[in-house]
Amino acid sequence: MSRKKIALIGGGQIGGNLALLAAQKELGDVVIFDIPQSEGMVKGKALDLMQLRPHDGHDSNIIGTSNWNDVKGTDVFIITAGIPRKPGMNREDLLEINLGIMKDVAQNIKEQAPKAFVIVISNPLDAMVYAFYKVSGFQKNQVVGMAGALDSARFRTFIAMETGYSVQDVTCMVLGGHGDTMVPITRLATIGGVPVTDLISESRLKEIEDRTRVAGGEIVKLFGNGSAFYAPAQSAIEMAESYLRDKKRVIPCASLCEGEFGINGYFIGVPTVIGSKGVEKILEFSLNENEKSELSKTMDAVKKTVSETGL
Ligand code: A3D
Repeated sequence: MSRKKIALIGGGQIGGNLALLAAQKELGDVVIFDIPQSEGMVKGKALDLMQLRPHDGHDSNIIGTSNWNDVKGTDVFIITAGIPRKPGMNREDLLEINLGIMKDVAQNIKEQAPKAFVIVISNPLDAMVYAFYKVSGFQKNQVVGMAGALDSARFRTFIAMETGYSVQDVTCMVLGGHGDTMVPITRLATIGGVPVTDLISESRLKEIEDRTRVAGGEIVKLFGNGSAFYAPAQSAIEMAESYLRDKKRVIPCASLCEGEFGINGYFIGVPTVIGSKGVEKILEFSLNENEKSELSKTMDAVKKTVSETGL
């Protein structure tokens, strides 16, 4: 059986970490693709990562390129191409530049690997994954956005920090759009199966939810230039691994809803089963009145950004 091929479109901060994690998990051979002006940078990253392998003992081949032919036959694409946020910018401020890039990327991926599974990370996420889907004409199971995996990891982290208990035993999900209107489903969050609502006061939980909603911005402010990259990379790798190893993990992802949760025709964060067929299923469950109203608000925000793409 030949090795799988993972192509990272955009070899910046997240792209470099994706390459490291994909190689360390032995998901397959890795291609880091970037624009011609950054070809030296991605070739250098690839070579540096190749020289890490003797210590790690894995055999993935890693190359850097700006030639689309090199991604031919790719199994999984992870797209970070675009620009990240600077302090004071919201994700929507990136729309115009990143939309142009996404259209170009979608056309090229369609030519080189029309059967691939595609994970979009570029912001504004909900609009970028929609744009990729529309421009590529890919099936809905082939396209997914990474956001909920990261937002949920942030929520889990803050709950673990609050209690001092292992983050491994914290389960929870954040649904909706990847913006300040995202919806942490605190009612279903548990630590080792014990509801967090029995362990943390309502007022503290509210503060943790609020911090989760702006957790990306908190890091943008600290960096002063650019946005988070370690946790976003790991979140996307979990999704890629579930596809490549047919793990059927249930991960909050921006998936195309066609009636689920009353949403039609939009990519939005919902519990998604990822296996060898890509997006295999969206798991629906009953929301309470408050969650329904929050989901409807986040849906309005997603619709607004998507409408700005003109697609
Ligand atoms: P950065 O380090 O700037 O890397 C982006 C890379 O994309 C650069 O190397 C560019 O040269 C490259 N690029 C630009 N145009 C093209 C093109 N046409 N084809 C190929 N590559 C191109 O940014 P980053 O890695 O920190 O972030 C990448 C994107 O992810 C940004 O849009 C961020 O806002 C977004 N992001 C999303 C999340 C989510 O949770 C959804 C989290 C963090 C960052």
